[in-house]
Amino acid sequence: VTTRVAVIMGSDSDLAQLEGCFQTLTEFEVPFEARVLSAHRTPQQAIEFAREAKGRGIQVLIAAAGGAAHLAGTLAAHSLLPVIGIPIDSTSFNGLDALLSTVQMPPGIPVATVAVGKLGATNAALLAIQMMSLADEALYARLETYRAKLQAAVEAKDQAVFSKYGRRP
Ligand code: RP5
Repeated sequence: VTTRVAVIMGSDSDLAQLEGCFQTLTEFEVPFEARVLSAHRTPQQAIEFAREAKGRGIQVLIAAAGGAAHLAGTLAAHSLLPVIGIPIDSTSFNGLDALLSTVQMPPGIPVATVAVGKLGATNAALLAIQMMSLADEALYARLETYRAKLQAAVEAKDQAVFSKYGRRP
């Protein structure tokens, strides 16, 4: 099975915030691989991965890093694949440092940056799936089902809250 999405993290300490990403890719039956590659600590390996990714059939790169988060930008500099950046909350700045480091890319080298931490991890997977669904009807159909379920879940919560607290007075 060809890997379609690579989820690259700067450290294994980022793993806890990435569960939603793995879960979502698994739910949508997207073959993915997870790697620890650091823009600062293993720069050669990170660059090599980015350069070889397209040739391996990978379609989207997801990069998660905290602090001075240069991983997504580094991968984007060395590949024409779309790169989605997940800023990780791993310092006393609660991810704001990683958010700014990831999102503020210079014109020419984009990184699609999602929200900090767990919220962003799930959305990074969904955004990758949305990109791939443009040329994959089965994935598009799964997205439609996902959205319908999401809507039904919120409607059920609305009903539950309304039936418990009702209209007052
Ligand atoms: C970043 O530094 C990693 O993405 C991680 O969020 C942070 C700390 O890494 P460790 O010191 O826990 O390996 O590069």
